[in-house]
Formats: sequence, C-alpha cells, structure tokens
Amino acid sequence: MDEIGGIANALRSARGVVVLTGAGISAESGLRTFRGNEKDMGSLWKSFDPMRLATPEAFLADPETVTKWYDWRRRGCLAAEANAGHRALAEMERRLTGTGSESRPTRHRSETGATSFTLLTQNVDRLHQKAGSVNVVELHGSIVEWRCVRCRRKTVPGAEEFARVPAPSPCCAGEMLRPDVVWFGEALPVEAVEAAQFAVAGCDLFLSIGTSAVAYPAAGYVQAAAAMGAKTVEINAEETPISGMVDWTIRGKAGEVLPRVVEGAWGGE
Ligand code: BV8
Repeated sequence: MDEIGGIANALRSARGVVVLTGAGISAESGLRTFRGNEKDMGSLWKSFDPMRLATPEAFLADPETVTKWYDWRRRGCLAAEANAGHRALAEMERRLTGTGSESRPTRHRSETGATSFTLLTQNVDRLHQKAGSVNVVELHGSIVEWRCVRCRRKTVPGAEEFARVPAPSPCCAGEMLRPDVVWFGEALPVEAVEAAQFAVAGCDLFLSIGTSAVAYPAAGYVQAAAAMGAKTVEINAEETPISGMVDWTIRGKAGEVLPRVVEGAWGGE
C-alpha cells in the first residue's frame, strides 16, 4: 500500500488525531514562509530577515519598521484565501468528529463514537478558521489581533490605526500597539501549551504539515507523540529534521496531498 493509503487507513482507525501546521500550508494561499525561497511577495520582506524581526528586541529597537512589517503581513493575511490544504483539514475534522455544518460522520465513527481532533498551528494568518476548522490552537498567536504593550488589552486594528506607526494604544496614553503573536524568546500562551500537551498525550496519530520542524516547543510535539506510541506522518515540500523519524513522510504540496489523503480515507462515503 502506498503512503497515502497507509495514512488514510490510520486516519479511519484513529481515536485521537493531532495535526501541526506551519507556514508551508499557507504558501499556496500566496503567503511567504519563514525560510523558504519562493518568489518574494513584496519589497518590504525582501530586505528583512523574519527570524531577526520576529523578536521583542527588534520591536524595542525599531518599533516603526517592525510595525510596518507586521501591518504589511496582516493585510496580506486578511486578503488571503484558504487553500485546498486548509479545506482538506477542515473536512478531516468534520469526518472524524462530526462537527461543522456539513458534517458527514462516517458510519464507522457513529458506531464507535467520535474521534478527538486538534489542529495545532504555528501560523498567525487565521486561514484554518477561514476554511472552517473548529478546534484550532494558535501556538504563536494571531496577526489579526494586536495588544497594548502596557496593559495587554487586545484589539482588532484596521487601516486607520496604522495611519501613524508605531500604532498608538487605544487604552493607555503614550503606549504602542504590538501584534498579538509569540516572538522568538517569548513564552507561548499557557492555554495553548496546555491544550497542545493534552492533545498530544491522548493522540494515536500525529501529522506534521508544512513546517520545517525547527521552531520549538512546537517542533518537539511530534517526538512526544511518537514516544506515546502514536503513528506519525509528515507532509512537507522539503526534507526536515523529523523526516527520518516519522512513520510516513511525503514530499509534496499540502494543497495537493491532503485532499488525496481525505479522499483515500472517506472518498466513497
Ligand atoms: C520560547 C510568530 C521560551 C511570529 C514564530 C527548545 C525549546 C524551547 C525553545 C527553544 C528551543 N530551542 C530553541 C528555542 C528558542 C526558539 C526556537 O525555536 N528557535 C529555533 C528557531 C532555533 N523558540 C522560541 O523562542 C519560542 N519561545 O521557547 O520561549 C520562554 C519560556 C518562558 C519564558 C520566556 C521564554 C517561541 C517560538 C515562536 C516564535 N514565533 N512566529 C510571526 O509569525 O511573525 S515562529 C515562526 O517560525 C512562525 O510561526 C513559523 O510558522 C515558525 C516555524 O516555521 P515554519 O512554520 O516551519 O515555517 P518555515 O518557513 O520554517 O517552513 C515552512 C516549511 O513548509 C518548509 O519546510 C517548506 O519546505 C514547506 N513548504 C513550503 N511550501 C509548502 C510546504 N510544505 C507543504 N506544502 C507547501 N505548499
């Protein structure tokens, strides 16, 4: 049986599924990855290294540049459409758990009860939610929401807030807004880490999709799942540090491979 068939079979018999996604699943929506070398989407990115800009030090040193970069990315994310890879994961969740309006739980599931499904994403673009995914854990926050540097109150800014950069805080005079994302060197949200650890501890199938598997603690979840005896899958355009340890690894585009996996698992139903 080929990899797709093996993964499809594992999905149908899984009791707890965890999916981890990275920037690669949004590449087919036109959003730039962190380390890839796709053609540039816009001049601002070309001259900056995201690994250097996505830090609190960069924001403190040059809040105007970091604000411009994040507002540019924010507008790109808001304009982007979910792609076939995002939609396939939303369908996978519906098939496994019976959630969502067009849920068509398989006969198999209705007899044995729903399977748990958790989508852990490193992405801040909210495209999984646009595609209809329900149980999404944003490990690195969201670029759509910004917060006051001083009191951390969140807001969803529009273009008018960025008429001045850095954007002034609407609640604390003299303070700035910053994107509500997790920068390098910052702790992930406690509730996200707890949700991720709970999901990984209870899963028997873990899929890593569109991630270079180098940003921690997210990159460590696949090892934790394997240590619990879960089957592990990687779907990625390039080889990564986890390619040699997973049960199945597929080189390919998430937007092409994931629909084939969902078709293989539930196509006839
Ligand atoms: C923390 C939000 C501690 C902002 C991001 C061990 C344990 C803990 C920490 C560390 C550790 N080792 C090192 C660290 C420190 C650091 C880290 O991981 N450094 C690494 C990179 C060396 N981690 C941290 O700093 C974390 N914080 O540990 O805090 C702490 C504790 C208590 C108190 C204080 C502090 C915070 C990490 C989060 C950083 N924020 N993003 C923003 O978005 O601007 S991470 C950033 O990288 C993005 O979220 C991105 O998603 C993430 C990972 O990258 P990928 O998603 O994998 O994207 P990438 O471009 O790398 O890869 C894309 C892949 O897709 C490629 O392989 C490509 O081939 C593939 N692809 C492309 N197209 C497609 C495709 N695949 C399929 N289909 C396609 N079409």
